[in-house]
Amino acid sequence: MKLYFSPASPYARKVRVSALELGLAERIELLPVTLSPVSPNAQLREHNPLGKIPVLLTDSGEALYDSPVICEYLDALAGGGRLWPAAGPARWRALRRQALADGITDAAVLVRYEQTVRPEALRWSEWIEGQRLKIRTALAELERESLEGPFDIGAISIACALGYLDLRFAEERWREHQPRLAGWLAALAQRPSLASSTPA
Ligand code: GSF
Repeated sequence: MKLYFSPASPYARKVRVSALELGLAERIELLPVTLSPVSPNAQLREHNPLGKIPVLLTDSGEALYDSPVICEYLDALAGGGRLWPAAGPARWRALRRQALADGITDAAVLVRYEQTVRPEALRWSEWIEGQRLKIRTALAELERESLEGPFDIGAISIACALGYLDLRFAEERWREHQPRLAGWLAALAQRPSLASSTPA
């Protein structure tokens, strides 16, 4: 299998962490790509018309995207039900947490594009503030939840979202308002899948 990724991509990190947790990492060749909405990558677009990473090319040559689909595919390849609870409340909780965490990442990536890609004269502070509000509200929800339990796709997504905030928005100091969440992440930090995929 081949994975189009970038080392800083929080969505690709979900896939890399999942592959490591499932013992599949050695079967995946990593193909780095650089792109943004205004500097697309033509080769990648042949595999994903949306022009986004991550994209997984399976051994049969099929292209899979986006990160939830790739992660579920890897889980199925490893026998199923390992990172994606098969049924019942645990499944819906994990999937909702993935949606919440990916939503944090979506908002953070949009702010990042706004601040680094969009010409300064065209930036819109109310729009940025709207994205920041989503991040703050979602973090507050995660602080209220008990995140104890298996390291499933919900937990992986949350860890990758928080890792992206640390990488790009360290000055926001999310830990000051979310001490319980900070403790949860700290307890996971030495997990090899997370430690080896931390973006520099
Ligand atoms: C989001 C992928 C994405 O936006 C997923 O895989 O879960 N829902 C998708 N990836 C970014 C790079 S990054 O921030 O990880 C991307 O490919 N952006 C290029 C673009 O044209 O938006």
